[in-house]
Amino acid sequence: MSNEQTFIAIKPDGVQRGLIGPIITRFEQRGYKLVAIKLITAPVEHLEKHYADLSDKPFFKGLVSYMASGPIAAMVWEGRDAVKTGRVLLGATNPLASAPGTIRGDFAIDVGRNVCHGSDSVENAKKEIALWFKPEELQTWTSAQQAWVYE
Ligand code: YYY
Ligand code: MG
Repeated sequence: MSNEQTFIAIKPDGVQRGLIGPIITRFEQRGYKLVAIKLITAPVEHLEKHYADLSDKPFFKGLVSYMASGPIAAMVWEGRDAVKTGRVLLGATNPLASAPGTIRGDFAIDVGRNVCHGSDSVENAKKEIALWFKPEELQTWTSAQQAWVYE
């Protein structure tokens, strides 16, 4: 489906390290369309909801405080297979296991500082987009590139 949407976030370390531009560029260059973006310092309670599935993990508290430590660039990207391909662009959760050429494989070392988030299923993407954005914050627009990216 060419209008599949995924939630991608540049975490506080990615923002601090000047990686907003390079990460956005990878999604743009692949052909995906940006439909929402904002810089937000998320409250702890918001991040606890975002990572609710991981609440019993030993790293949960540290993960939430790191994510709350500064601004996050929250985005929605749209296009064919955006969820699965978004994860491929990000690389493996542990950057040391991420292939070179992926975002984590090129820009990160520690799993607890892996610079970016991407939804792991279409269902979770819908939940995450609804958690981070109001419906009116998503743009409906036709990219001039569309006819050259899709046949
Ligand atoms: O979806 P993804 O971000 O690739 O991994 P998750 O299993 O959802 O974990 C979320 C987040 O938690 C991960 O990006 C880094 C952190 N984390 C960690 O600090 N230590 C681990 N052993 C596993 C995950
Ligand atoms: Mg995840």
